[in-house]
Amino acid sequence: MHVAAVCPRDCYDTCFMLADVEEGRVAGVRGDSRNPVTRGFLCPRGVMDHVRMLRGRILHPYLRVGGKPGGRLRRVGWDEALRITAEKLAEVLKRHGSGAVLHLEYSGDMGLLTQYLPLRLWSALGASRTDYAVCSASGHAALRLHYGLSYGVMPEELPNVRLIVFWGFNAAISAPHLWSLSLDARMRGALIAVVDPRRSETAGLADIWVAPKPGSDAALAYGVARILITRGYVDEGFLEKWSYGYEKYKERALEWTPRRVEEATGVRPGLLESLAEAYGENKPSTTMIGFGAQKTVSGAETVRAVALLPALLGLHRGFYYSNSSAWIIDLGYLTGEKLSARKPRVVSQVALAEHVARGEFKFIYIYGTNPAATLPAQDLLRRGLARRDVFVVVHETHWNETTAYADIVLPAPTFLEKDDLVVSYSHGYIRLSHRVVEPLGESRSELWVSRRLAELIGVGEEWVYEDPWRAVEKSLENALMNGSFSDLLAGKTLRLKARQKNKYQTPTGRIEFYSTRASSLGLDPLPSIPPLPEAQGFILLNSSHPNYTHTQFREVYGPIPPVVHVNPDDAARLGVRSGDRVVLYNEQGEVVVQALITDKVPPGVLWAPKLLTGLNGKPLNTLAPPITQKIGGGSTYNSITVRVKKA
Ligand SMILES: Nc1nc2c(c(=O)[nH]1)N[C@H]1C(S)=C(S)[C@@H](COP(=O)(O)OP(=O)(O)OC[C@H]3O[C@@H](n4cnc5c(=O)[nH]c(N)nc54)[C@H](O)[C@@H]3O)O[C@H]1N2
Ligand SMILES: Nc1nc2c(c(=O)[nH]1)N[C@H]1C(S)=C(S)[C@@H](COP(=O)(O)OP(=O)(O)OC[C@H]3O[C@@H](n4cnc5c(=O)[nH]c(N)nc54)[C@H](O)[C@@H]3O)O[C@H]1N2
Ligand code: SF4
Ligand SMILES: [Mo]
Repeated sequence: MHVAAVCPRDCYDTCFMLADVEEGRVAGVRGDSRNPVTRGFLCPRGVMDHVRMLRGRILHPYLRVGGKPGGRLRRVGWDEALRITAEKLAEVLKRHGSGAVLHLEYSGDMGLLTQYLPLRLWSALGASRTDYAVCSASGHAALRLHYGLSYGVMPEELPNVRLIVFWGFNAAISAPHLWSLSLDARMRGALIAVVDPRRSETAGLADIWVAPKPGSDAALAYGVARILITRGYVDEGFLEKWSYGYEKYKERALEWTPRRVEEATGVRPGLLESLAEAYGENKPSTTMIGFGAQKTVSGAETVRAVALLPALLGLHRGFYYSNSSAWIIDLGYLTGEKLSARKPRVVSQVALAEHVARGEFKFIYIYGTNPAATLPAQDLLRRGLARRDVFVVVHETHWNETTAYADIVLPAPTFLEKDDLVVSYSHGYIRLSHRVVEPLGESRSELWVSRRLAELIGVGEEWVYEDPWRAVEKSLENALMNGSFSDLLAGKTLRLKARQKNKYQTPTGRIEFYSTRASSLGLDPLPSIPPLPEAQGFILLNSSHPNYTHTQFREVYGPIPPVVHVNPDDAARLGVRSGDRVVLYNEQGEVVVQALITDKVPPGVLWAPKLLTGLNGKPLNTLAPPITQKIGGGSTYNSITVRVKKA
């Protein structure tokens, strides 16, 4: 027998899956061809979900009786665990107010019932939350300045374009299905170009690979624009009709001669020309802007500059970044944020360590995220979580770095153990993800726990207890294109309505080359070129490994390889050989890894799998400072600077 499920991980693809059930156990998970974007295959993580489901699981509630981190845990019943949690919560609310309560969740499982609906409890209380800016917020903010909303090309369009440019996007690893659709385009004669400072897996497979210095992309984009303008590739009629402020943009773009671009980016004029010519000669094109290129101190400027290129060529939203804003889903209703009279205090997710370390929160409730590995400034954050005056509750499927800092650990079911609905941020195909097997051990869903807690502390708002599917139905009232909510519940695959690509929600209703909103916010109305930070040692790029989703799947594949890529010239200068242990260090701390000498990285640049744990037991994010971007407050993981010495 097989059961239909949907992969709920934070991933571009959101695959349709089939789980094979034998004698009440999940025997395997495979791709389901009924989704035309994710088709019939899964990545190395998806195919091992039935294995991960059984390893390293939290099966019972626990109370910590030893100290944090990692002190002894005592197994307790749900009643006791919830009673203690509710008592602590009520006490903190009474003594310190709702601002001292922080709920911290992220996208471990993006299901509407798992990630969003349980937030109604915290919305009713007016508890503090983060700005959720760690992943993609700065790019969204950047796109809003010029395009209104940030949605763009739909994945189904990929096979029919003539050029696909992956800009800071390692799609072969981070979005295998979008990559596979791109290979279909190539089979039909399309070109694939990649812009990435290192020879990523995707760059290695591209027709054109352009490697700017990390963070210098905006200058490169202006360089491309200048060539498009001076060689007559620009669609003047389109710009006349659909854009605003092009003349001012043009003035700035014309300053970016190939020589100047080379100074700023290190890209030789010949390669710059190849990229620009590819854009000019191959229409239509799609520019796939990665979250990776956006995680730098100037990431928003990168996204602004890159996203305007397709408009020059006469394309309506000829980019893809994330389509989450294309759908008409009422998330504020689901989370209760718009139902509540209480407005939460919002703190930076990227700089959360500083707030936690200062003891601003006395009660922290965590689910679907592993902050004690994934957020910046780990030493500081962990010190904060270990504070005696901070009560930490972690609702998790698996034991991890964060459960070591929990005062109470609560067991959660994985997606294979609960019904849910997952919305993709690339494609619009939606269907129910079914409970494949009963929850393991004593695990209980996020929604169940949040409602029990609400009852225990006496939350009176009725909407906190609304029937879950009724709430989801209401949030999807205007969302479905070709069927009803009952069709969804009956197991049908439906599509989400997508906003029109030629609608621009800017103040002028046009594509704003010159952003009026930026201007009123006191920002440069045109994409600007921030000075690159002084090179203090090496820039440490870090990104996905095919076998892991952030810190997940170590249960299946073992530790994330604690390695760093070093260019041969740098290695020679440092006297380091492949296999040597090296210390990466900066003012934040030290992480020990093994060197791998390779010309995949240029001199002055290192690369490591994101979220590795060093050989000295320190997470990579020990080295990440809690620095936020000016636009959108996003993360800067690809601007980490380190020095290197032999261990
Ligand atoms: N296997 C796997 N897939 C994943 C994930 C995972 O953990 N594992 N996580 C998912 C999530 S949440 C995210 S956010 C995405 C991220 O996936 P992507 O958007 O692909 O981003 P990254 O993999 O972080 O980085 C992509 C590339 O950007 C390059 N890069 C770094 N700095 C710069 C720069 O300044 N300019 C340019 N042009 N390029 C730069 C890096 O070298 C890297 O090759 O992946 C998703 N997919
Ligand atoms: N150095 C560095 N750090 C980074 C990044 C980077 O590029 N470099 N990228 C950042 C980005 S883009 C992102 S998106 C974040 C991701 O940061 P996190 O969201 O913290 O990443 P995960 O490690 O995937 O943690 C998800 C957790 O949710 C749990 N989980 C899974 N399913 C369920 C469920 O159904 N219920 C519950 N309760 N828990 C569940 C998993 O076991 C796991 O512990 O990391 C950021 N950190
Ligand atoms: S992690 Fe991404 S590619 Fe892998 S199965 Fe899930 S949705 Fe598909
Ligand atoms: Mo992310």
